[in-house]
Amino acid sequence: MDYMARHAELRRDPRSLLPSARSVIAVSLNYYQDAAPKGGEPRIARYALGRDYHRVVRGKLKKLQAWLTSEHAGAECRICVDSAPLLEREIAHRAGLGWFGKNTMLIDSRTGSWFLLGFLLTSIEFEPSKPSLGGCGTCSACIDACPTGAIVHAQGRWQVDARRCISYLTIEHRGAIDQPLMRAIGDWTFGCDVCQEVCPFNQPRESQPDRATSTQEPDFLSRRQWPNLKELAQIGDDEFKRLAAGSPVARARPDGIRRNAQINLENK
Ligand code: B12
Ligand code: SF4
Ligand code: SF4
Repeated sequence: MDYMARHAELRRDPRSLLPSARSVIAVSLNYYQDAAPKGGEPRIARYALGRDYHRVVRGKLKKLQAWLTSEHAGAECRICVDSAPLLEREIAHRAGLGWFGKNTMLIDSRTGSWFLLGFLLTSIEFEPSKPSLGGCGTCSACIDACPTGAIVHAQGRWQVDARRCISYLTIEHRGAIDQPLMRAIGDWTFGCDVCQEVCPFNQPRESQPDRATSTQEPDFLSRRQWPNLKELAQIGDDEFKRLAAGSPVARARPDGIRRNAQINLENK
């Protein structure tokens, strides 16, 4: 993730991405779905079960951009979904979409944290929203449940040590993984949802029926049939690329997915 350091300066000001920007519109999209893998199947984080969210969210923001520019002649816009250097969670927090949990996820007290973010920078000036208010209180469920101890308190706030996070290890990390971390990865083949699964703000209650409701976005629903772990541990490069086309799972690359499936088999 060297790109994070390279773009640190740009990230500070959205006007480095759109010089005429006066407002940032932040949106969130629920991706929650039941995701228990059947015996022998790979375990894939919920956000990656359907079509690549960058494309899904971008598609929706394009419609918003078309409408905005038809209403405001001459308005300039730029869509950003993860790909551009932008402090996404900071902006979404200021826009009222959620507050920072100890697991570093943005959490909405009413709906929880199973949402992805997208942004539309625009030269149109809007009345700013109010930042989201909330907090974890004395809860430490995610810290206790994280299989690798990746949620740490440093520099005065809770952070995820990406080097220990299963999401980083199974998606971004290239090459071998240290033995103790390999064991802790358990059955996660791509990404990890543990620190959200245990979060009380993701548990529906009678008074909070909007938490962990299934996504209404058909593109997010799991449709792909993945090979079982034994097959995945030996999958050919071309076969993986064909299967993973248009899915976030493509990011792990064939080497990565073979390594992850092998780890899952050894952890059984
Ligand atoms: C790098 C990255 C990762 C890394 C590191 C994550 C981390 N927590 O540090 C890895 C690969 C581990 C990862 C994993 C996941 N990620 Co990720 N990731 C990113 C990415 C691309 C950049 C985040 C980043 O490091 N930014 C740079 C730093 C400087 O910014 P920051 O972390 O937001 O922190 C700044 C401010 O927000 C603020 N801040 C941070 N914490 C706090 C706390 C308080 C109290 C306050 C006041 C301020 C504050 O101060 C910081 C410094 O300025 C973002 C998209 C993006 N472009 O932002 C997605 C993003 C954060 N990821 C996302 C998701 C969904 C995930 C996973 C759930 C995927 C999965 N299931 O495997 C996991 C969750 C793991 C976890 N608990 O965080 C979503 C989160 C949505 C949400 N509801 O919060 C994002 C926003 C993508 C998106 N467009 O929706 N991710
Ligand atoms: S995604 Fe998994 S490994 Fe990463 S911080 Fe959350 S629980 Fe820990
Ligand atoms: S599990 Fe508890 S400590 Fe972790 S983010 Fe949720 S409320 Fe906060």
